[in-house]
Amino acid sequence: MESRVNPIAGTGDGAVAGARSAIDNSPEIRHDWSLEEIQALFDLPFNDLLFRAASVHRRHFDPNRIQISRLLSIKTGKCPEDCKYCPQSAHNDTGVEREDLLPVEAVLEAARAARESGATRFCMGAAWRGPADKDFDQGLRMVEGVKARGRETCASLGLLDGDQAHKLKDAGLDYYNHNIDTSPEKYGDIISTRTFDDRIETLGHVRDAGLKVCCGGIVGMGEGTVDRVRMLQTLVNMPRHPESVPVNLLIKVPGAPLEEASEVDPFDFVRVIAVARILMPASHVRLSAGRQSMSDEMQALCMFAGANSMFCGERLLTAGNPSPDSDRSLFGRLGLRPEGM
Ligand code: SAM
Ligand code: DTB
Ligand code: SF4
Repeated sequence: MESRVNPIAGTGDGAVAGARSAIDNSPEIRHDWSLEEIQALFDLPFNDLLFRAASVHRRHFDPNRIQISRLLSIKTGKCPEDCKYCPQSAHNDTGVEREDLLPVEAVLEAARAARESGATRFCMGAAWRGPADKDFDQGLRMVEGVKARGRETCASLGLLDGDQAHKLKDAGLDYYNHNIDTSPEKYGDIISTRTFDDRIETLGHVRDAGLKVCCGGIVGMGEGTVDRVRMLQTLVNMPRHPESVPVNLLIKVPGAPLEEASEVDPFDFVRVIAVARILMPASHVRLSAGRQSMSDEMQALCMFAGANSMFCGERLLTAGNPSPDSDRSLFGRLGLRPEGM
């Protein structure tokens, strides 16, 4: 398909946009959003909400640039946690086989390939409640190795204590991913082996260690708008906004309890992206899991509404993702350019 890239559109420089965001002290960045204010955004007519979100997006970022991350599952399956959405929980009969923690060399090779495919950030995910001592040192060596090769690093290893967060920082970790997944009120319906407050405590350790925070949630687990409001309110009213906000559309995995969750109206999903963008103007909002079940048009609407980050590559952790060819074609048709290229 022919590319419609216009070289003079936008600011044309993602690095400048990134730097602008990093020092942003705009009055749009607030930490005191009330439930009613956020609900009022969801209640706006769709076109008004999108216009507002796209306007905020343009004040803080080049709207034609997208940040690309690549995921690798460094330890797969048989996780002791009982997250009802997850293909990797030992409580869910999803057919995902257990794989041991990968050797450091295999991870470094995957990081090299990821950079060649255009990803600037390499995210390592593990099916753990949290890292055990015997695995943690190996995880630190992965972070050191990926960082030494000039990649931005992200890890998603479950619950951490303060000491572990500091060690990850010292090893060169840039971002820690730790999602709150849903509202505090709904959390107990989705996971019983840990609490919402456990997640918040780890996020505090991550911040205190000086790591950047990647924190978001999942849409499509049967939640109401009020849960979406409360989830976003929790994120925006943190002492600092997460630098990266993944918005996942539930991947309905056969054998997971949420396999039969009802479909989300695509416009409602776009609304969540738009409200996240308005609330956290300088953060990267990631159109995260679930893109394989979205049309190109829905993805384009998400990006118009302020999504400016994605996972690329055929696989997420265990689930599928659009092929690199289809993403390349989509970026060309939309005139989107990856950050750092
Ligand atoms: N075990 C670690 C943890 O839970 O933090 C890290 C890996 S876990 C797979 C990371 C995130 O993936 C979860 O918090 C959830 O938001 C997302 N996720 C897992 N399964 C999903 C699914 N079926 N659909 C959408 N997102 C999913
Ligand atoms: C996030 O918010 N989504 C990613 C990442 N953080 C670690 C994980 C998505 C997992 C989707 C299901 C799977 O691939 O197993
Ligand atoms: Fe384990 Fe993370 Fe999956 Fe929950 S989301 S079952 S903690 S891998």
